[in-house]
Amino acid sequence: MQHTMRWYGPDDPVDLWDIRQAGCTGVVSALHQIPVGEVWTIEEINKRKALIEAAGMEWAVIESLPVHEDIKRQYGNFQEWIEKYKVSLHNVAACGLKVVTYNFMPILDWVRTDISYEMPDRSRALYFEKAAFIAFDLFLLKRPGAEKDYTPEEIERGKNKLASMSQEEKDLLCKNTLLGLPGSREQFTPEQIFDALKKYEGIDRARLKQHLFYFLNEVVPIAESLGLVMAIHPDDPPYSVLGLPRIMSTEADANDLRNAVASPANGFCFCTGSFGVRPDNDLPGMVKRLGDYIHFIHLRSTKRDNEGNFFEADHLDGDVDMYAVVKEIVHVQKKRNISIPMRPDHGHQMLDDLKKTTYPGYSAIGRLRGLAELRGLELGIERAL
Ligand code: DNO
Repeated sequence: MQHTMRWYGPDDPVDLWDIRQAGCTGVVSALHQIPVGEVWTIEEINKRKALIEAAGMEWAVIESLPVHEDIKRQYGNFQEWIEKYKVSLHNVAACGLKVVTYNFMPILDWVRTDISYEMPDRSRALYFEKAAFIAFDLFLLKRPGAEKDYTPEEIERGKNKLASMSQEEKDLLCKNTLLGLPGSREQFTPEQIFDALKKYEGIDRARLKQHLFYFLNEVVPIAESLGLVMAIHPDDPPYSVLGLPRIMSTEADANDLRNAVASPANGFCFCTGSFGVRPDNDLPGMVKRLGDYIHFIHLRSTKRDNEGNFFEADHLDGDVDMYAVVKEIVHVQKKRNISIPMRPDHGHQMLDDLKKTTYPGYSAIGRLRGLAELRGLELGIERAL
């Protein structure tokens, strides 16, 4: 695998040289300063590229070239947003970039209820607590109609959770759950969420999938002709949240995407942390079967329980059989004769980073630990073959 780390750009407290010293040859980055949907200009792309290259690495993957909400719900001038997306694709290709990550999650990207969950070793992890999320949805956000998305037992657990919380804890829960898009330091307000949810009324899974496939039919042929590959990131967590449909959660979803546009450029960012939250996702099998279309890999593990909670475990712990996954990746790479870009996804906040403020999940040292372990695992598997 080509070893990379995500870099949020010049405002990232993690320095490019930290990433280089972690053993990376590539960087994963995006132009977060450009509003979602607007064109990425050649000038801005080249500026970012030059910064990365000045630290002796290459801009290996774009994560993400985000998709405007109007494209997801086919609303208003969505066709114009698609045209802008195509211009951005032309521009990134002109600058020599190759892999474009995106996702099709409505409104929110990843969702957690706690971004500083203390582990037994006192490092801090990202955590999704189902009862806290239900308490937030039903009693703090007060989303109209939310009760119908939960069983009576779940509602009871949400109530109990709420009763156990101080005002401070409630405020923090709202803050964590309504975190804005990755790379932004902004929060959603409840009003913005209600407004956005209204716009998704009537859009179910089938309809959202149609919108995704429409978008892909427009952009994948262009990506292919430009020598780019598109890599969809799965839903995180891989199921509906806030009553919104989510459509890239399982192998069946992945196959539907493949069947919608037959092109090698129509592929995946295979994120083990996201897919791995569902026990019914067979991760090594998915790597094997989808392998020809995996253009980027996020390696991370979660530990779930039977109440629907999960926390982000150390990379080699948790429920993901990382040995089996990496072994399949090694096979896919051999077969395709390539090295697929990989990044250790997230990491615990630990050691000196406990005193720093970084983007949630993206402190340096925890990711460095993850990368070191994963590289060792990969080397061992390769040598043993
Ligand atoms: C979380 C990330 C995601 C990912 C986007 C890709 O840490 O893996 O936010 O970047 O979903 O579009």
